[in-house]
Amino acid sequence: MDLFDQQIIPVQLTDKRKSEIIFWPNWLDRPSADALLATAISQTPWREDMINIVGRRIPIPRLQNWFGAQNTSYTYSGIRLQALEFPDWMDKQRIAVERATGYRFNRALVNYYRHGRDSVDWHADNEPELGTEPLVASLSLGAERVFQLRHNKTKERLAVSLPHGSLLLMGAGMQEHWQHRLAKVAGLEQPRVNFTFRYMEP
Ligand SMILES: O=C(O)CCC(=O)C(=O)O
Ligand SMILES: [Mn+2]
Repeated sequence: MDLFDQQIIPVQLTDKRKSEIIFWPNWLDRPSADALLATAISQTPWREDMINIVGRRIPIPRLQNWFGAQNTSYTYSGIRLQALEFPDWMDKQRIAVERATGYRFNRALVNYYRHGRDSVDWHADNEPELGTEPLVASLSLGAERVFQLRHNKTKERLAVSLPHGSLLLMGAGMQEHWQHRLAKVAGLEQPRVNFTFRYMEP
């Protein structure tokens, strides 16, 4: 891994404030990314959670789980995720991401998009327990993932193609001023997996 191989994408927050997305396209080499994808799919105890939409209970279009300190949990969209302890193979990634970014991460929401019909809709990772300026580092595995961003006020859009083994850091203010999503992809049968590392007060 070459830590200098990083791209910085400047983003406007408000008229006065700017932030950035930092992107490491070659974060993991191909064999490491392949091995991590296989481990993640087979070793993560995947949950299929349900949400209420206009009075109907439907499964979210992806599998997921939440890792962090024992006896803690994370709730979003009415789904309460009790934290599982980081397995060693995932903790190694968490530590490497901390070293490269210079930020602490002690939680991870892990997503498994089984095929192109899976997705996550527009949202921001702005739950109060993530603090006032959450930083989110996202490690991508599997089929290329088109990560889309949309500014809350100006509706400006950005899209970053996230290849197998890449890492993306959303900087301070991104969760307040922008939303993001991973759209469905027609005809895609290959899986996409991502680890979104976050920080919460222990
Ligand atoms: O898969 C992605 O890149 C998006 C995941 C995401 O936004 C989340 O877990 O909050
Ligand atoms: Mn998110």
